[in-house]
Amino acid sequence: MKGILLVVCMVVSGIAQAQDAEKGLKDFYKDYFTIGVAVSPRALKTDEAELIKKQFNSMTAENAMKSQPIHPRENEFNWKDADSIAAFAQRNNMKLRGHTLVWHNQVPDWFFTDNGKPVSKEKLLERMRTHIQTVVGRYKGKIYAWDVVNEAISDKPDEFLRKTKWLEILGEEYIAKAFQYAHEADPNALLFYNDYNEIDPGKRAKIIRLVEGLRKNNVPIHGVGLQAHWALNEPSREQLEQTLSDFSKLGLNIQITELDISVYPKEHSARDPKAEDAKADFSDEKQQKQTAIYKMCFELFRKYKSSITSVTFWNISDRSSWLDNFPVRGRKDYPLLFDANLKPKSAYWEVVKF
Ligand code: HXH
Repeated sequence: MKGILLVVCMVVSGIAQAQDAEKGLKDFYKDYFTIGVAVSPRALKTDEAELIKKQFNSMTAENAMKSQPIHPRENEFNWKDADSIAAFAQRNNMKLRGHTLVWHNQVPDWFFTDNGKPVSKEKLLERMRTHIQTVVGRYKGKIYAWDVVNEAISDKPDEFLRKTKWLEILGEEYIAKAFQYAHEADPNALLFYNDYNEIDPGKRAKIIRLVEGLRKNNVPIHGVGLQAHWALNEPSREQLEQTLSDFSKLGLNIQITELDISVYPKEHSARDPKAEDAKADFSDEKQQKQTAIYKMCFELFRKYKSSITSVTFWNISDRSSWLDNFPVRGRKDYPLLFDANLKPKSAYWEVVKF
């Protein structure tokens, strides 16, 4: 009798395992939130495409929709890369997030100059409006959510908004204007404010102050994007719980927009490589710590499923990540759920075990 029971158990768990191998992240999380991935158009032509289709039901262009690549000169739009990503998403029934319309990085200089002189406020506002209308308009009905403004909050404790050309020339209302223009271009798109270091209480308070101010003035904003570029030493469970709890009180969508867990302790500025950066292996110890952080993060994401509507990873697999060059150029990182051979890592199995 015992022997038969054991065999039945083994068969049942064998079937369960085989079924789990068929499933992707998006299937495990179908009752929770969409699971997204940031991509380059190149990756979609490699074996990573199959992994994307199996595991994810949402995509973001890592770079292709930023103003520098998509709008390199005033009268020139470069749609090729962005279009190929949008077409892949459509072909495969995946959602598409737009990233990003107004940001101080990866923005071409022409926005801010006019015949070699600083551009006027009126002209810059007009350029911002044209940019937003044209890009949002092109993907109307294809992109369901936009990161309208990225990283506008300062990291300095005594400063509210980051000192950027946008702020300097347009004043504080550039943020509200960006949301209004995006809303006019696609009234059905969900509009997000996106930023990083949201687990820091001071930065978080400023993000919340910004979003509450926009809401009070009836600015069309529908959610907050938490980038979630984390590491082996952060966030703690307490920090993340407090963060999700604070943002959920806004009553808006929360989306985790750029998740990765670096296997190096967090550093907050770029620096040159040191000798010890050369031995950049993915040790068992790093793997275990990373697995524990991923497990904890997804436990809390599931707990806040009534607020969180999407979780997007910033890149596909450890084959390549922006963290291979940030904050240290050429230091290999291993921040994602799939290894360089596209096999699920131990963190993956913890994320889907619930
Ligand atoms: C994100 N910024 C962007 O949203 C995304 O578009 C990009 O592809 C990758 C990451 C994260 C980030 C924010 C600030 C930052 C570095 C990365 O700040 C520093 C910049 C230089 C030096 C030190 C910090």
